[in-house]
Amino acid sequence: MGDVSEIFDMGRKTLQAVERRLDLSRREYLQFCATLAVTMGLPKGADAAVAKAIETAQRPSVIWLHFQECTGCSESLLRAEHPTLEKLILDVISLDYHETLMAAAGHQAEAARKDAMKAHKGKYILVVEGAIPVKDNGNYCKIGGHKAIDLVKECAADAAAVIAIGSCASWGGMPSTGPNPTGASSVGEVLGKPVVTIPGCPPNPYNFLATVVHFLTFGKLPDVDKQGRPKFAYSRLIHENCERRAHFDAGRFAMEFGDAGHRQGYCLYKLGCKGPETYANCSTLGFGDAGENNWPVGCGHPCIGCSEQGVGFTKPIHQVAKMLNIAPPLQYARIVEEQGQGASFASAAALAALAGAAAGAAVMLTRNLGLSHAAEEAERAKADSKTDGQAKG
Ligand code: FSX
Ligand code: SF4
Ligand code: F3S
Repeated sequence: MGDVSEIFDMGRKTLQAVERRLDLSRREYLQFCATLAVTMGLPKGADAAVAKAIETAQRPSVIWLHFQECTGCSESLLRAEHPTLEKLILDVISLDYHETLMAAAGHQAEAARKDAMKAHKGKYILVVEGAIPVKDNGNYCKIGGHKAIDLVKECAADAAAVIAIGSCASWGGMPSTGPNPTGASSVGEVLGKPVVTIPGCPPNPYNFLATVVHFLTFGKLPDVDKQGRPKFAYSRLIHENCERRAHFDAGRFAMEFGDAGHRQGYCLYKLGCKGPETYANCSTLGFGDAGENNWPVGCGHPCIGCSEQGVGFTKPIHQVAKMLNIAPPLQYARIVEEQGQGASFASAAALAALAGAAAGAAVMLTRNLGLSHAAEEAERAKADSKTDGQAKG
């Protein structure tokens, strides 16, 4: 948590008002602000700024469009407990148009969209969920008589910011899987300009909330990578922070669903886990509030790379992942170095490995990845029997 006095400087009355409106206790509200600040990777004390912004900034008008998708992105947001979506709608954003949540239908719904666009021209946030079909003049998806391709352009023209939520809107996702008969395309491709993307199928709702709250707190969207993904959420590989990583490094793998290794929580690499080539914070930020471990690998299923273009819905689920940015054990920094001994055997070996890095690294990596737990046990037993033999001899 940040500077408590600063938070309380917001004024008791303000916090009481927040409590009443959000129907959250003060503690829950401040915890929610701290969670968002941590998600964004902000420094100590930033939760106070977040709390202040949520309380005092004018709620941005949000127009939320749905195209080719399953509505899982909205569903996942509905499962974000702190706060639940209805509280979010009422207090953090002003959700002026959302086809599956709004009570209005038909002409009334169209009027709500037009009114919001007019009243908040240049200031509203456009959120797009779903891919946009562009083949055959975009005839495969129409809402209120408008083609998706026209609707997204019309709504983006006067938006302050455009956020593509989910892999479908971010890079095409599942609807764009080959042979892609409708020409499902991303928001960025259709608009011809980069937009902020929150990929994942569905994405973690906190990544979306944190992006919107960043906009509220700092008046701008967070820093993004080349694919428009907020760096606070998508700059590390899932594999880098995975709770099963120690098993990967030790060569302990589940070989089949339900086998001894799987039941003991071993690494899922050999079952096709794409954590080593997928950039996302799934391994550090649980989904919803069902508790930690609430993410694919935590539940025992290999990551399918749902957020990563070229991986999710593209590579076969059980194909082993490409290793990105992985240092094989031979290249790990030494923990203990002998003093005054000159070059030790180990450091000479490490230097040799560095000199022939690619070859040495590849050999070690292949060796490690090639060992199943059973094979490793067999190797150990062999080594043990040799040692026993030597001891006896
Ligand atoms: Fe579904 Fe959203 Fe996947 Fe797509 O999430 S969960 S198909 S990313 O657009 O609704
Ligand atoms: Fe975790 Fe998958 Fe990496 Fe194994 S391969 S450590 S299960 S991310
Ligand atoms: Fe998707 Fe993999 Fe995360 S399947 S939800 S990117 S762990």
